[in-house]
Amino acid sequence: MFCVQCEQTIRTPAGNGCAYSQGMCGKTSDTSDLQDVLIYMLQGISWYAERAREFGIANREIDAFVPRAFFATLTNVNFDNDRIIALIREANAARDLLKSACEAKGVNLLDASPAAQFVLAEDMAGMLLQAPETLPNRGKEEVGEDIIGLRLLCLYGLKGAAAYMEHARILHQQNDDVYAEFHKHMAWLGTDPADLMSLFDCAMAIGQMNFTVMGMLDKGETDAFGHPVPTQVNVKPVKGKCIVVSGHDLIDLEELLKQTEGKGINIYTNGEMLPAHGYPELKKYKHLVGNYGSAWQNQQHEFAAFPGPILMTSNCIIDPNVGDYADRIYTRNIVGWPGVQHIEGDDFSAIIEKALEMPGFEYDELPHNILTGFARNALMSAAPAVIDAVKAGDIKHFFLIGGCDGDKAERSYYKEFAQSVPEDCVILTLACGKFKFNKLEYGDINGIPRLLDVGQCNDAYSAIQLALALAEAFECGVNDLPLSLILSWFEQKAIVILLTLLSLGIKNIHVGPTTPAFLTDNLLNVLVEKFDLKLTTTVEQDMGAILSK
Ligand code: SF4
Ligand code: SF3
Repeated sequence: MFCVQCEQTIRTPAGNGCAYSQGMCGKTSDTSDLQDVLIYMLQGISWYAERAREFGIANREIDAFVPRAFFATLTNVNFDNDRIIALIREANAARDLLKSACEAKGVNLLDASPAAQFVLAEDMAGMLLQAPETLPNRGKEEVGEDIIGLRLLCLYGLKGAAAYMEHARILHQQNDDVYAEFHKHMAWLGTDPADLMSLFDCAMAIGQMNFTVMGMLDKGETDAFGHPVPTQVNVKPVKGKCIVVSGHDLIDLEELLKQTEGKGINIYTNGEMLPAHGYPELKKYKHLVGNYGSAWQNQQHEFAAFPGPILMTSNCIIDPNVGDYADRIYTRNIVGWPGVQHIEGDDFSAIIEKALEMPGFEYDELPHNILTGFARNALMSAAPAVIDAVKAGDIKHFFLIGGCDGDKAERSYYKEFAQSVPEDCVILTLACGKFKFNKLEYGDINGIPRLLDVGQCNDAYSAIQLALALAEAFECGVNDLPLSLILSWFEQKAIVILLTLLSLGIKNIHVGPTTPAFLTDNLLNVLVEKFDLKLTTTVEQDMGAILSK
């Protein structure tokens, strides 16, 4: 086992990475090894897919399969060995199919990458024996830590992009050019590249590609559910039967809302599902009553205390046996936990029956509302007032405090940072890191709320659009705006968003709470020199440096 992809990875003086029998997230070495075999198989498929495209062969099902299966290996997504093995077998069949299609066209396959030529063992025991040759840090002794670090930056960035491709796909957004580019990067990473500059260029290209993917996802969400509008959301329980929906996939929430209508069940959002309340086609359901709990790391006590079943549509799931709710949590899409019920297709009757059996909340609590819904359109319609307020000197600075949450004590930085933002400044926020500070009072400036919830992590797309619009209005570059980005990372979606921002030339980003453990000091120095990337220090020091400019 070797996994170093998330912020909570094990760090020791002898080397970083979860490398024993179990990772910090609960992923066992078997699951981790099987996931490595799966990724290697996917790199092999992409090699054939790229070559086949040169001869006019593209297979939409396989194009969609590769990012979906890659998503299964993202942090806190799928811990179920049986499902991973099924994906490996599906990958093997897909790779054979593309290989045969290439052969039929007379394509030269003699230079096929090791990943393309890998011969898969028949059973799990055999696959586990093969895992060492598929480890993500394979060949470290020959190429050194900097090359491995850059390969991992590309691999983990591409994994984040793959997750967004899958979120977009289920909203009917697919793009052949994106698939072609995705396969190109995936295939190339399967050749174990060792050229520093080419790897760096690949990381930037993945960031650029992800900007397109986030645009596709934005289109998928707004086409299906309308543009979010500013919306008050109650974060306190309401009396009655209940289901809580977590993760990122709004389409699952919509389907559940349809199937629970008139059944006397209240639906709550959790974590990254909070921004759903702003979408017209979702907020129209009266039984979407509010938001429950906070970010993923608090699941084990928050879900344990929830008097109804739980639907996990995507990351982040953590061990439901700890809070003793494994018998009432249901997974969707690519999410998996061994022994947990998985809902395929559009029949949500099992979770609905469970909700009807359970007691639900016994009484109403005093409501407490928070605001969400400041995605692209709402931000753009507020832009003229915002521009006037900046010109009048009423708004001095914007802070985008966004990214993932997690349970490390250092993450209190983000709450303290939000609290110390001066009163003549506006805070934009997105992703699950907002739960550290989104229930505090911030007031407004000339009627413009001082805390604007832009949405999920992928709604970084909306924040970028606003930054571009402001730069145009003030006739300057994005880097010259009175705007600072304070990002928190935890998993690979955050990695790819950082690559997107860097690839767009955005500088001076503050990232924390710790540096990715797969980046060496040399690589960090390059990022610092090239992009003025800043690692978070203390709130006083960082705030002082930003405001003194
Ligand atoms: Fe460790 Fe994170 Fe990998 Fe889990 S996902 S094994 S915690 S690095
Ligand atoms: Fe959170 Fe898992 Fe990253 Fe979409 S839900 S941001 S950590």
